Amino acid sequence: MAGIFRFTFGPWNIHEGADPFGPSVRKSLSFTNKLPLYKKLGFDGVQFHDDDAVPEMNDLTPQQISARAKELKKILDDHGLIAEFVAPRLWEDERTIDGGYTSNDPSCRKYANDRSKRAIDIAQALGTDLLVLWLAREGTYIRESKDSKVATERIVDSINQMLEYDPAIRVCVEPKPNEPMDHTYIPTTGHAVALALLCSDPKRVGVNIESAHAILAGLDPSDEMGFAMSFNKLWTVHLNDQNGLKFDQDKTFGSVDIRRAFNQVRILDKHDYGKNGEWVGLDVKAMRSQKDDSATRHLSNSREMFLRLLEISRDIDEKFIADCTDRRDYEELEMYILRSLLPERQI
Ligand code: XLS
Ligand code: MG
Repeated sequence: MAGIFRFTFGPWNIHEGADPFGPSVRKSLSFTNKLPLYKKLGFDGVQFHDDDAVPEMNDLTPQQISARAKELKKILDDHGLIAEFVAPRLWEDERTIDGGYTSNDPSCRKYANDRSKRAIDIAQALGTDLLVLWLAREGTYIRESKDSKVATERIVDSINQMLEYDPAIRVCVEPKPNEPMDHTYIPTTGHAVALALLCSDPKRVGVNIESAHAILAGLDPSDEMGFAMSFNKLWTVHLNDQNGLKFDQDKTFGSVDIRRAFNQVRILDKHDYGKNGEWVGLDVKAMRSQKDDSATRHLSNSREMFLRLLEISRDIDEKFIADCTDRRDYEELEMYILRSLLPERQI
């Protein structure tokens, strides 16, 4: 058994370095200038927020939005690139200050639902059937202001509207427990899978697991992946790394905990990830302290880490692991894995 791995990232992963405490520190690259970098860095697919694909889309008619997205499709074809998914960016507009799908204001919920349908139009024009929902502001800072049962039902209602709008679209929820909200309503893979089962067509609702988001929930990303795969619901991943429970860092894959990264690669490879067309997304950002000249290296480095860990994983003696496991010699197994992850040295 072995997976098939092709890589994607989003234009937001080449970033100017602004954070909540300070401005940009690197020069801005236009989307047109980012496109040729994809292949150079070893990537074949592009992930899109709806307005990465069609900027200023709130000022355009649905027809204009589709027409612009079709022009973009030609540009992607010229670069030999495929659109992996489209995600409605629902966290910047003033109408989503208190959430979109879960807002207490019906006109704000309507905006979120309409915007999601425009994102589906863009997905259709770009030739992908995958819509990712990062439910950024669907949560609370103040518990008494929303009702978590009603909020869950509202998210289900919104997803049902999307499923009905396009009978071919697949909706992939990207869980995250916090940030920007204090608490979000679909914080983990388990919540996302359960949510899918409440929707009108559960087989068209799946999960995008981001390593850092699972870590922020105090969970192991590889276990989250295994759980989603047991429901056939792992339709894309956002691999990265995270140093403890703090803001979402989007660090280079494997840069904090190489064994944790190894286990993500191993579970994906063991269970044929990619054989149904799933991509490996690398949702990583360069450090703010990185100078311009190497500010795309986090992408190729993350891909290289994935491929190196894949090689290690495929070289591993599974019989030896099974033997240690049978004997419950876990110290031996521990050291075998640690040795496998380190270069040979004479001691
Ligand atoms: C959040 C993400 C976000 C989604 C796509 O952590 O980086 O951009 O992955 O909407
Ligand atoms: Mg992400």
